[in-house]
Amino acid sequence: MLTERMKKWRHVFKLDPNRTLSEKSLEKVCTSGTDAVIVGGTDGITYQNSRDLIERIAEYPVESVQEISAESAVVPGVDGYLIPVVLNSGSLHWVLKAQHRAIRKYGDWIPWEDVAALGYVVLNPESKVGRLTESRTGVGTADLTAYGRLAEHLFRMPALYVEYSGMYGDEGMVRAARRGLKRSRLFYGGGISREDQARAMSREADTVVVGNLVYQNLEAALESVRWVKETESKGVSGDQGIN
Ligand code: 1GP
Repeated sequence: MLTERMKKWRHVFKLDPNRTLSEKSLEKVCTSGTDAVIVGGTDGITYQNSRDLIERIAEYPVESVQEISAESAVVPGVDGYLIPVVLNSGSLHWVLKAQHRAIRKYGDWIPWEDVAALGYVVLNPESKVGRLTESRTGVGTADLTAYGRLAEHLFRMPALYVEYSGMYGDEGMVRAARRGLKRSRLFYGGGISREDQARAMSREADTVVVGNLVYQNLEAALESVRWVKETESKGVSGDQGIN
């Protein structure tokens, strides 16, 4: 089951089908020791470019999963599918309408054991994903704790994803999200480009996602695997909180 496998993810790369990556670079990413490669992005995502990238990754012994941002781009036969649910979106579309529409269309064929919902809280208002989903980014720490509890206890989501896509985030917000979680995993993604940042977020989160850095500074991106894996997470802290 994907939700079980995700429990072992400490470091993951997110690759964008709409960006170019040489074969040599892709090989380095896939053999870096990362726990999984997520294929997904916000714009210019098509069936063709998603399939091309997924087929290239399939040459390597790394788990690859597709994050579905457009139902038309779903590629059959991937190891798993991540379904984003944007908890702080200003539009119902990104909370349940898009998902409902896709399930209505493809429901009979969905391999549910390889599907996992990710409860996103998008916190960078300038990011493409923040603008597209009209995310309400002006939230505070109490909101993050509440989103954690909402995701875990009401929606039973396997993971909450604190998303700062394109900018390094506020560690206090990630810590606040942690306070709301007992069992669900805490993902962090956004702006990791240096060792201190990778280590700091690795302490707060269970799973650290590195995206842009692959395209900006591949060597640093590869190093991030070690930075994250060497760092001990405070772990699932529960409502008592470890601060
Ligand atoms: C994006 O959270 C991921 O969805 C990673 O963010 O691209 O800023 O590393 P970056």
